[in-house]
Amino acid sequence: MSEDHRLWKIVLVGDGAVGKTSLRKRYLGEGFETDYLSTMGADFALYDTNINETHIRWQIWDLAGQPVFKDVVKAYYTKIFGGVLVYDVTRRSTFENVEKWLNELQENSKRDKTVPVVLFANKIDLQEEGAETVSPDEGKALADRLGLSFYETSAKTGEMVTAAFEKLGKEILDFTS
Ligand code: G3D
Ligand code: MG
Repeated sequence: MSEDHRLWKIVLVGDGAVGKTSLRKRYLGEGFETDYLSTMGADFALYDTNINETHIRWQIWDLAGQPVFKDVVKAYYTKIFGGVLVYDVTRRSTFENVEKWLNELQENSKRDKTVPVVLFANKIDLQEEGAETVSPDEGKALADRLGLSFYETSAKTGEMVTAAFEKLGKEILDFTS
C-alpha cells in the first residue's frame, strides 16, 4: 500500500456524553481541520501523524447525536479502518451498551474481517467506588471477551488518550498489511 493511501477513516462510537468529542479534541490538540457534514449530523477531523514510523492521516468521524436514518448509519461506518468505542466509568448504562455499539460498527463496516476497535473506559478522573461505577476489572473482562484492547482514559487530564489512539493505529497497520 503506498503512502498516499494511508488515509484511515475511523469512527467514534458510544452513548451520548461519554466523552467522544472531548477525547478526539484532546488527542488532536488545537488547530486540526474539521469538515461538518450537515446532511449526516457528523463531522470529521483530519490529522497527520506517525505510527511505527509510518506516515498516516487519520480521518476521525464524530456524530453529533444518534442518527435517525439507516442511510446515515451506513455512510458513517462504511469503509472504516477501525473504531474508538467509549463508555463512561461513572455511568453503568453506557458500559452495558458497549456490545451493541460494537455489533453496529462491525455489521456496517462492510469489511471482510472485523476491523480493529479499542475500548476506552473514559472519565477515570471521576472513578469512585459505588454500584453505578464500572470497575477497571469489569472493563478489562469485557474487553477480553470481545477481543478488544482496553485503556482507561481521561479526556480531562489527558491520561492514556494518545497511547490509546496510537494502539488503534498499530492495530490498523497490522490489519492493512
Ligand atoms: P460525547 O461527544 O460522547 O457526547 P462529550 O461527549 O465529549 O461532549 O463530553 C460530555 C461531557 O463529559 C462534557 O461535559 C465533557 O467535558 C465531559 N467529559 C468528557 N470526558 C471527560 C473526562 O474524561 N473526565 C471528565 N471529568 N469529564 C469529561 P459538559 O459539562 O461540557 O457537558
Ligand atoms: Mg460529541
